[in-house]
Amino acid sequence: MLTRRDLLRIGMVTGAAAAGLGAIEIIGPVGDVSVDPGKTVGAVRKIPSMCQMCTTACGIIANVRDGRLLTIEGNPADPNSQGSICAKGVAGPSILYDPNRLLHPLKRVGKRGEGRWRRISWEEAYTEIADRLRVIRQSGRPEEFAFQQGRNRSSDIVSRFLNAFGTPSAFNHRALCSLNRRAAILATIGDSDWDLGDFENSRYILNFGCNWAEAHQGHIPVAIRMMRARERNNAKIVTFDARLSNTAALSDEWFCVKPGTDGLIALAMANVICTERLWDKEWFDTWSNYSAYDYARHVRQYTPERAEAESGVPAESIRRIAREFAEAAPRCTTICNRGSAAHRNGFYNDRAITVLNALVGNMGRVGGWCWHPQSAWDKKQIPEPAPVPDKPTARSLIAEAKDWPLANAWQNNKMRVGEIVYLWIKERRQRISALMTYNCDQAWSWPEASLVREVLADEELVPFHVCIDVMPSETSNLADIVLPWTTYLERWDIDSRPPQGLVDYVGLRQPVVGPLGESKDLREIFPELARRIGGGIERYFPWRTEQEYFEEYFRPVPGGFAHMRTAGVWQDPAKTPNYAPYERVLSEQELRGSETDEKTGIIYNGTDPKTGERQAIGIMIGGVARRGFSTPSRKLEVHSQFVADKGSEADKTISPLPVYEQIPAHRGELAEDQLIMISFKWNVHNAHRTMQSKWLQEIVHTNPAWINTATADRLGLRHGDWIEVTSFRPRDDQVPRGDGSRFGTLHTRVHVTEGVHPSVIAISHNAGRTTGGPVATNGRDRAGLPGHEPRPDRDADQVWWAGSLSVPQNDILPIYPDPVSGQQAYHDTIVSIRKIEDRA
Ligand SMILES: Nc1nc2c(c(=O)[nH]1)N[C@H]1C(S)=C(S)[C@@H](COP(=O)(O)OP(=O)(O)OC[C@H]3O[C@@H](n4cnc5c(=O)[nH]c(N)nc54)[C@H](O)[C@@H]3O)O[C@H]1N2
Ligand SMILES: Nc1nc2c(c(=O)[nH]1)N[C@H]1C(S)=C(S)[C@@H](COP(=O)(O)OP(=O)(O)OC[C@H]3O[C@@H](n4cnc5c(=O)[nH]c(N)nc54)[C@H](O)[C@@H]3O)O[C@H]1N2
Ligand code: SF4
Ligand SMILES: [Mo]
Repeated sequence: MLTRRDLLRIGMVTGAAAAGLGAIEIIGPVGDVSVDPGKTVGAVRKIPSMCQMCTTACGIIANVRDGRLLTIEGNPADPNSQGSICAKGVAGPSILYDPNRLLHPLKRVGKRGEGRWRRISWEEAYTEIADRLRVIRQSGRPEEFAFQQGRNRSSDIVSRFLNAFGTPSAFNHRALCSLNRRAAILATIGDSDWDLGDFENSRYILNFGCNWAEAHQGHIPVAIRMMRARERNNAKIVTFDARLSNTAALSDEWFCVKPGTDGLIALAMANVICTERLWDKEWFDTWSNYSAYDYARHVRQYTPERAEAESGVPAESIRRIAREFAEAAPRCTTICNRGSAAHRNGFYNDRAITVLNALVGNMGRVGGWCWHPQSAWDKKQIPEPAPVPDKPTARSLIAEAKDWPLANAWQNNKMRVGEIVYLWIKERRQRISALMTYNCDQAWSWPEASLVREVLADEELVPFHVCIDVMPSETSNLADIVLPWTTYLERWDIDSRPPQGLVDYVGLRQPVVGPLGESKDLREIFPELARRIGGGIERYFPWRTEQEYFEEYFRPVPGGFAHMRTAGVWQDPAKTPNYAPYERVLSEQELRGSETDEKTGIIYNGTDPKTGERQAIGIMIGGVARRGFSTPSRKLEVHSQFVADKGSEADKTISPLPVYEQIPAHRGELAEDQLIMISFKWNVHNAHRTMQSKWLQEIVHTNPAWINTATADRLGLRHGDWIEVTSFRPRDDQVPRGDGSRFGTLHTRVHVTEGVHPSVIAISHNAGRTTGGPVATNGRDRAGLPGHEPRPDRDADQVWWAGSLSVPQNDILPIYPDPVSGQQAYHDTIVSIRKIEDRA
């Protein structure tokens, strides 16, 4: 056993671990170490890789001695994270060596969900799965094989297998996550679905509901730049959040908003900027497809007083901040995330916020609101080797759900509507013969998790369920076969994230130790299944090993795979930051053979290979042929006819302009006992995947309900009292089952604080697990690993927080898709609360 004292002695412990995250016990079988070191320091090999404790994929260096991972630190060569990592990143060893990991294939015995398992060999697992899948494929209905993924960072291998198999039934989690934000950005600028504020060079940052100091898909890369902006540019950060997040606490000003009103605040600011002529009228009139005067007329209805009445933010503050924001332009930007977007009106909220930037002319400017066309690495420069040429021709009614017109509106960016998948399976809209679950704990992390569990338990609705996971989950409990998956510290990937420095880069995730037990990655599982299913699928898996595949993949990088293995990342030194890409003057070569539409100024050349239509390549601006935006008008679309038309096709009204639509159930006064329930994430947790970590659970292991002091006084509640929270379905005729009926109930305790809006109850998403061993469940699940002997000696007794409150919020969150996009509205549910017991 290696204790923290040992780690300190060898001098490899980082700040967070030294700060008392607890000792790790390194247990269990340790496989062969088959990686070449980047460097060796004494007996410690320093192996670069990429973190995956959250979706930010920071560059890491693993310190490994004698085949054992000791500690993890940041990789300074990573252009995004630049050597920093967060507490979750540091806690990697506690996941790798978690005694509750799944290390062998398991097959259920008894009824599904009963919890009785038999250990099987990989051979047996492969044979059974391949036999099932072969029959489905041979039946001519490949769509009956559905694949459910979550925060997948291995999309190349997943798409390869699904495309080769021919199934379109790829279910994902985007609608639960970031759909609205992406749709709003795509509708407005076309070039990207992700904004990358140039924070480092900014002087004023307006944050609408993003918790970048604790979460956000760019967490560390964003946070380090925000702090630099403050130090170097004296930047001011203003945060709107319904709750005092740690980001709000780090900001210069925090405004506590009523949920779902960010769009109105942004529109009211636009009104002030227009009325007071603080805009960059020339930019707006040149580069957007709407005139500044027309936009001024449109936003006139959104007065700061109206915004104050609905959001609670004082009108005078809205005026002042609008002026300050415009004053700092172009070195000012916004940032937003699920706080503004994960609402029933989130598409419009994020449209309003994006256009606020256009109004002050900061788009693509140094210190302004920027983006990069590559949200990962440059796929033209580093293409996937020999991809499957064709997409499946079979159709999936669920994956292509038509009721939400913006979900699949963008050809190359299909987002899908995840939260309705299990409801639609229950309603038998699409027949599923086999389901494979991967990197997703939908039975716990999705709304109406109880419905997901009900469907997964039903052998008629889901006749065969294979779950691939690193540790037991609510979802794996409902599988027929569980395949033990390697952690991110034992697997290979090509990966990178939207580049915060505006220059794309590429990274390698590589095993820092050999796989524990019999765990395997998809990159080994899929080729093996393909060979056994046969029928031609196998020809898409010609590589003998994962290394061979990545050797080919990284060939375009100078130094190739060998460079990647020792450096971890590569960035092309010839590339420059993607500032104002729309201004780029088209070259003579690009213009050769082109034609220009007289009326619109749009320049066309050639035809789009996919649609067969004329291909727009730019736009004439002031007599110069420039690249413009990748929207239908080649301008920034304040007015999006595209989204309006998508709405009409589906018999829905979508406003072409950013508007504010109040959330129906939030209209008027709520009843005395009613509140709006919101959700949030903690810095040390990443949903399921960190709840198994002893180091992280020691820091945060509970989730009481935050309630404002005034609200508590009104309802006679004191800190620590027990309450019953009852949720209601939305009363909303545009939402499935939107009848306002009572939905679910849970019992929890209150955390009374000034740091939350008086009409809100806030519950975090890091608790309420029922499986995964004592660490993940606060001692509730003492049985340990399915199919293995219980190990009470190992860690049950070390869970000093056993019995702490831990409630599953998703069991009372109704499915609530934004009617235009399908984004799950996580922060809009009306609940009533009732005191049931005084604090003990
Ligand atoms: N630590 C950690 N980091 C993560 C993740 C994680 O699970 N844990 N997950 C990753 C993923 S997948 C995602 S999608 C991102 C999410 O990153 P974020 O969106 O930044 O984080 P969330 O906690 O989901 O929500 C942000 C904030 O919205 C606030 N909020 C709720 N309603 C409103 C509202 O109406 N208006 C405003 N202004 N604020 C509101 C909440 O109080 C919360 O503080 O984080 C990524 N990084
Ligand atoms: N109430 C509420 N619900 C939410 C949210 C919220 O804010 N509030 N956020 C939503 C959002 S934004 C998202 S993206 C979804 C995410 O929900 P999920 O997609 O379910 O995400 P994860 O919990 O990250 O876990 C997915 C699986 O990844 C496995 N996993 C894969 N690789 C590793 C590894 O290397 N190590 C570890 N430890 N685990 C691994 C875990 O075992 C787990 O089963 O949840 C959504 N649900
Ligand atoms: S921000 Fe995410 S990817 Fe980066 S170190 Fe933390 S957990 Fe790992
Ligand atoms: Mo997410």
